[in-house]
Amino acid sequence: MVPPFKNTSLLNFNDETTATHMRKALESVEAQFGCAYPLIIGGKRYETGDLLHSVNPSNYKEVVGSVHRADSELADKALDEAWKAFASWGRMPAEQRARSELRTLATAVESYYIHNSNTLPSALSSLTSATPRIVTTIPDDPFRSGSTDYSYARDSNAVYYVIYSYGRDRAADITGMDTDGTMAGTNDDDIFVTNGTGTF
Ligand SMILES: [Ca+2]
Repeated sequence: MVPPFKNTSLLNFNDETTATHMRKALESVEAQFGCAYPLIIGGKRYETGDLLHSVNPSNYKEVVGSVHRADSELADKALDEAWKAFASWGRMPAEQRARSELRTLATAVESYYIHNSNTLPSALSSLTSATPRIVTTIPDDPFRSGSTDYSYARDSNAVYYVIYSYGRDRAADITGMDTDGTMAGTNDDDIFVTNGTGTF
């Protein structure tokens, strides 16, 4: 079940309460450094004991976490489970699928921002060529013909972004992102995710 769509809220880190929450969140994450994580295949957890370590890119001695490496048998099992899931994913209404994929892309864009000196990507394709690489491919907008990626715009200060699908009318109603976090264009049927106000 996909949760209802909600815009990412704006945060001001000059606000001491917000800054304290962020520092506490960072401390909470740091306390989990070094943990080992199982493989999850078809909802079941597997521990092979063959660990792959993920290190802090600015301090290779710091292990952020470790994951259990799959063997060929588990890789086959993952493929089998993926094919089973593909049947229900294919039946998911296009709007619901778009909302789910847009949320994933928003997380990828925010990850890029953190890893690239607080700069938003100039295009979604930057996510596939970034170091570290954030995603391998950009999913297609189900409301556009052929293999056409979801659309993306950032404001001229590179602070606000919007990622959107053309929606049922298969036409772009969102045309860009303004520097105050509002979107340019008209509020019609486009499906979107943004770190701005979500208004026009
Ligand atoms: Ca539209």
